[in-house]
Amino acid sequence: MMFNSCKQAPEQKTVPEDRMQWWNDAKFGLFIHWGVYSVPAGFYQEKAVPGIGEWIMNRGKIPVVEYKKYSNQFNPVKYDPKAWVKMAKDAGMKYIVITSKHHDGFALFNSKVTDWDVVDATPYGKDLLKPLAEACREEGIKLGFYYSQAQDWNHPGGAASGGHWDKAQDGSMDEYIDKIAVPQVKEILSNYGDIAILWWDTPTDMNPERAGKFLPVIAGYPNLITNNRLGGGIAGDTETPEQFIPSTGFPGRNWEVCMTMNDTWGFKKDDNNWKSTKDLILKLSDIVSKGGNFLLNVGPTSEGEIPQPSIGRLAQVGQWMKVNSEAVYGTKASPFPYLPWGKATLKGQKLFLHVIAWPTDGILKLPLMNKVTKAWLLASPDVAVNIKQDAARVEFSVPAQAPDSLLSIIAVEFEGEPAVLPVPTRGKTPVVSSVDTSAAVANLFDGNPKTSWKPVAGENKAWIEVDLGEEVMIENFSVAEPWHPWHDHGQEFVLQCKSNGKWIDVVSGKTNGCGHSQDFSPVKGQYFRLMITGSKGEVPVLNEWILNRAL
Ligand code: FHN
Repeated sequence: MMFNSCKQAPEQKTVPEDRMQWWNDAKFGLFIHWGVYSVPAGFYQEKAVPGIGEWIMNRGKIPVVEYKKYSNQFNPVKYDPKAWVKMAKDAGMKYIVITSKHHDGFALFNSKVTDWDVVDATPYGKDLLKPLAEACREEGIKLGFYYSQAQDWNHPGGAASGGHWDKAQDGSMDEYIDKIAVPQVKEILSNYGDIAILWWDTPTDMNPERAGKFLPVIAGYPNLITNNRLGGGIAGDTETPEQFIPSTGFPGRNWEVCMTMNDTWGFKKDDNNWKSTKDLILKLSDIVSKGGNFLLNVGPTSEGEIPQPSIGRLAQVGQWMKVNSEAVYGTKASPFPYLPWGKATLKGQKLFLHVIAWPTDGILKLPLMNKVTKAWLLASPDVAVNIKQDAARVEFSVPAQAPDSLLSIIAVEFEGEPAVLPVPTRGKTPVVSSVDTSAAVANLFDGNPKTSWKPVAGENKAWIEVDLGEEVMIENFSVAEPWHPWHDHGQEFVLQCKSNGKWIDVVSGKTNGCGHSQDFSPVKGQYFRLMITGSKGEVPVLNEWILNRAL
């Protein structure tokens, strides 16, 4: 072997085998949206500003000089980072992601490149991230920083969705990135110990050149996990569906649903639309059953208090997790395409059945073909769960009453690799009304929710037909769609089945543009057709179409 002994080898950084491992095992994290917007808390000049609280400056078109005055009232004297970390830990969360800087450009840390930060611009005058980083380290909770790299409504040159509304915002975006954003990313990654996640947000006006300026910085942190929101075509490590649970998950990609507990990320004093604890637990269950993570948000006040409804719900989720976390941490997506009564997760030779609709006849059926050796309730491991099985399914005899009013879990031990029937539509070749050259029909059944089919321009009412090859009893259909809830792209559909040569309607309704799953009374058939109508005058778009068999 030839080598030059005089030259120093470049310093080698050790990259762990799988740097996503801890994150994939963690499943549940706390998102914190905190900043100056918690002062107006949804109200400008005594009028409620509609929309999410942290967007008040943009939505209310508040001039820079006026918005900056709010920082005089940002005085979080009740901030107790240890209590926040303990709250997250007790809820069963394994990591925290906090807004180091949101779109208003205000830094929660002591930044050397601006005065628009908590140390220089507020009466509080202390770095908020330092003690949080310490508390996380003490409690073994991983810490991530959210950073708004493109939108910045207070530093000249920063981008603003919808455009600038104040001359003071004008300037060169490239200069803004060079002088504010890149240096601040260096600061947050180097001044707070090990940072596990860098959570980019809204790539407004980003391009490959601008995004590329951040890459050498993050390259210095090989363990750092980044999301897909940097822009410039950078994929990052994670997909980030926001405010919805994708119907199919993202097989082959790491993904994390971020969601609010009410309707805002940043604190708004009049938002009381809280999701129930049960709803939050069912969402966690749905997400993990599809292989994703759940990043659940709190929006503290300007005094540094997390709203009591959030604290209360997290404590209840924590109670549930104490009994059931085995069905969450370190699990993989369910091997079952569909279960009429709930969800499932998988860990080695164990399945966890998340039973949402507890069987009224005391018999729970599972379409598993492996030999099952043992089953028990996580809530009462001593209660016997008898097992009966044939080649196609297992039947568990369970108590008449669900042991947990929120969500009961049955653990099941089995032999071999999970053997289940595949999705009846997978790999089939659908016939469609038409196909746009950019969106192939095979994308509908390829199991990849990031590729789509659409008909040719102008065809607002389209259809897809599939021959399942044999008669199958179907009781659910799901679609994946490409939008987020705020795009408001609901599509109308009618699902039909062919019977004696005639198309019969099975079910109809409207999606919300981010995927849809619908149960119906079982229908036996070989040919199914989905009629779909696009929204807002545009052609329909579908990423996946799945028919699920009845048990
Ligand atoms: O504009 C932001 C919003 O304020 C919030 O931070 C969310 C969290 O994912 N991200 C952006 C919208 O996608």
